[in-house]
Amino acid sequence: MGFIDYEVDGAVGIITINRPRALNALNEEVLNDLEQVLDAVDVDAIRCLILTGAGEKSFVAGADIGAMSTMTKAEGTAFGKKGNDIFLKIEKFPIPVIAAINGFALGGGCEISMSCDIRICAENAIFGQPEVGLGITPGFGGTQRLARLVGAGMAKQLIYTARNIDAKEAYRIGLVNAVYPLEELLPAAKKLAATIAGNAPIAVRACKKAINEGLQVSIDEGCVIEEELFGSCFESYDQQEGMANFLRKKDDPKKVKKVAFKNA
Ligand code: CO8
Repeated sequence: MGFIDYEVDGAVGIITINRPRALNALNEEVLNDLEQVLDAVDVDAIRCLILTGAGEKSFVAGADIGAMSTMTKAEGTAFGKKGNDIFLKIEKFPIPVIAAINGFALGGGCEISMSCDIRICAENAIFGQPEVGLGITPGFGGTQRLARLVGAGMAKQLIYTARNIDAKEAYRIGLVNAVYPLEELLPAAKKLAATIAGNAPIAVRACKKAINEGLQVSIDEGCVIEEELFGSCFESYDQQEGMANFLRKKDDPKKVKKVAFKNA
């Protein structure tokens, strides 16, 4: 696919935004390619995705400023909707998505990382929402997700000042879960993805849905969502075998083995 590489490593899919000459900036074509690759992921076989950027300098340096510079109000709104629709697709993707942030994550780059379930980054990562310095607002979910992730006060400060922060500060405010030397980032992302992929896929998917949907409603409604998803795991092979394995281990510790979950 033109601007997007997709590679499969066992049950893990690795999506790489590949437009390094523009520091992987997102234009219409990159977004179209990304959507097509997402639509083509075999979610029966793949249990976790990693999203990263090509090169050693940038994850995604934002939406393409050249392409946006001449947009009308209507075109700006449509472009914002396009980005939001695709980032919502990532957020609601049935399997977890890990952002492996290997450099600049500015504007739309920070925003796409925030639509992923988990963010880890390299020591050279730089985060920021520079939009107000360009005369626009964040438009791919930044005003919504940053506040939900790091709190309204910190999000407002970052967005109003358009100030970039480094990996250490991103870690300190909870924007990323871990920071690695650049060469260790992808191996760490793969290890994390493989750990997730080794767990019961039906349950992992249900957890993602419960957490995402629960965050949008009251605690009472959230608990109902959880009860239903919890119940939906029962009578599956994975639930029965996962629990039977535990009981076998209790009878005879030598029977300890990792369950080969079937997504069934
Ligand atoms: N758009 C287009 N091209 C870009 C972008 C970008 N966001 N970022 C970098 N590039 C290009 C540069 O133009 C340059 O191209 P060329 O070699 O042809 O001149 C190439 O990438 C390399 O960049 P630099 O030479 O600038 O590299 P530096 O190491 O000197 O600087 C920076 C790296 C600091 C990342 C710098 O490139 C920069 O500041 N980039 C812009 C970052 C930015 O402001 N991003 C936010 C954009 S706005 C946004 O994302 C809004 C999202 C919501 C959209 C809603 C639509 C309505």
